Amino acid sequence: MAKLIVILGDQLSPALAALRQVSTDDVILLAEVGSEASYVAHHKHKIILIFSAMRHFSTVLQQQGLQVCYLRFAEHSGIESMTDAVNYTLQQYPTLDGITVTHCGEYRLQQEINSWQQQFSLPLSILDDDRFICDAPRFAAWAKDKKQLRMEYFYRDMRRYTGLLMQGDTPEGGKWNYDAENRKACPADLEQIPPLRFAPDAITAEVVCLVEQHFPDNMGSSDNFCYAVTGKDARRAFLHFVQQQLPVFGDYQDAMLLNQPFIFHSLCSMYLNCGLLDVRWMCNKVQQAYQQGLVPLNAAEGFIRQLIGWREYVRGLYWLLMPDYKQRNGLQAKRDLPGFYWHGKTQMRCMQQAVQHTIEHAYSHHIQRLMITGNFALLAGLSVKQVTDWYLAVYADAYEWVELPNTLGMALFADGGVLASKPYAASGAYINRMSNYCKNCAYNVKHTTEADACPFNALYWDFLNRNQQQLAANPRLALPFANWHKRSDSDKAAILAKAAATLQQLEQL
Ligand code: FAD
Ligand code: DLZ
Ligand code: SF4
Repeated sequence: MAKLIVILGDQLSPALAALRQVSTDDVILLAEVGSEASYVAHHKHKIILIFSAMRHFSTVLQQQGLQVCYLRFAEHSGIESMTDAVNYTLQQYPTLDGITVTHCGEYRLQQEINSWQQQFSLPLSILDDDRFICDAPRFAAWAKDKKQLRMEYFYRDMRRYTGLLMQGDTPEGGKWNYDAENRKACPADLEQIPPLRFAPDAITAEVVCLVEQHFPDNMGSSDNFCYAVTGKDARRAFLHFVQQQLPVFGDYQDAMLLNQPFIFHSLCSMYLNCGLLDVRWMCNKVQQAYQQGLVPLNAAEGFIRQLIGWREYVRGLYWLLMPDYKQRNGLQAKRDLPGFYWHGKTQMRCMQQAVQHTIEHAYSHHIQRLMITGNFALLAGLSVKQVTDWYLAVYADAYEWVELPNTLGMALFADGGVLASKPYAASGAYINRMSNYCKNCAYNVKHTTEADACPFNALYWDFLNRNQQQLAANPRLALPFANWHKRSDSDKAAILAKAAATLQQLEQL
């Protein structure tokens, strides 16, 4: 029996479940297809990363003596989707009598894959994607009968399950979570160590031309693409992070600095999510660095929590709650996304920086995504659909399983509090505390109603005021609501009028 093994663009892992079953008679399909490359207007760097990594991965498989059918973008007329690519390959290799695929990351494409058995009248084997530590049954068992699905408790279970940073049954250092130590602002003169850059090789250069030809208007410029496109280079990039940045990752995890897109973050999500890095290998490297005394506990724990906590948790929620989850819009947010999300031209320094970094690198770090672009979208009531599509398009690490819960749930509170116990809403004061943006901004962060007032301030109070019905009973918002109610009627009226004027002129900010 020879089978067709389908490998998707985010399944580029040598130990992938489907590849563990490969024999030399099988045909492995990798296909660059229009439907995947354009279901949102992906950033150019994202397409370059995925296509180049797919081509490099295919070369390695061929060097191992495996049969690969690699379909390059736009080289075969009539191949627009993964289904078309499977159809074409089955015609080229008529003796294949089964299809094997590893479970897909996105609900949308998994639905398409589910139809293959009937469509091609062949047995279809869908294997669990065990690159993730927590599988769907395990997550469902954890979630069952729980009133609230809080990440922190899931994370503790994952620590016990993996044994990472554990001393028997107790967490290393006696505490599960060292986040309280991880909220420092970063001094502007602290030396920043840049992430490793990789000059494009001939394969990447070819993909760059392809992207310029077929996706000229997508966000970004192909000229400055410098990410790793092989597992070997991605591992080098990660080990550089462990040595150079991880020791202070915890301290400055939430900090933002003018013209510093990366601070001490790893940039590893784009590699991990397409399969170039392995989460267990990464966690072991971080644990070893801690055990060797090279990084402090708050950094090691903070980093491992992102991987075995947040990352596994959002994936679990996605598969537990899709497809309904995508339809949620708990705060009825409908306003159009302003143009500066795409071009970055705004006088708000914080937004300008977050969007500029996004345009240049298909990257911005978590606090920029959550507390700048996400917070603004939440406060201004921007359309959940438009905002989630934007996040899915513009980041090199974006796939719906991870993007949707983070955007719809964490940033926009549109799931009514499934993911977050309160909205991550903040005025300019938070941004001023965690960055040096406000010192370099046309707006005054201390003002709320004046002509030069920071737009986040009036919008923050307006957000609380207009969502009182849904949010006032939340105990974690008791203090902000008390502060709002303490204000005089005339103060409140002036703030709401300022917010209304701001919302009417979003494009002019
Ligand atoms: P680091 O700060 O170095 O963190 C280490 C790793 O932990 C990351 O690489 C990532 O794999 C993992 N991680 C950290 N936080 C999260 C989280 N909240 N959810 C899942 N994994 C996490 N992450 C994506 O991978 N893809 C997305 O499309 C994505 N969209 C987001 C949208 C919004 C609105 C928000 C608030 C967050 C989003 N995140 C997303 C989570 C997080 O912002 C990114 O994982 C992180 O910024 C990637 O940069 P890094 O690799 O330098 O991360
Ligand atoms: C994101 C992406 C892009 C841009 N292009 C392709 C492609 O041409 N072929 C492919 O197999 N995968 C691609 N991907 C990744 C898929 O969209 C991804 O596998 C699904 O969204 C599931 O997570
Ligand atoms: Fe952003 Fe307001 Fe600070 Fe300007 S003043 S950077 S708009 S928070």
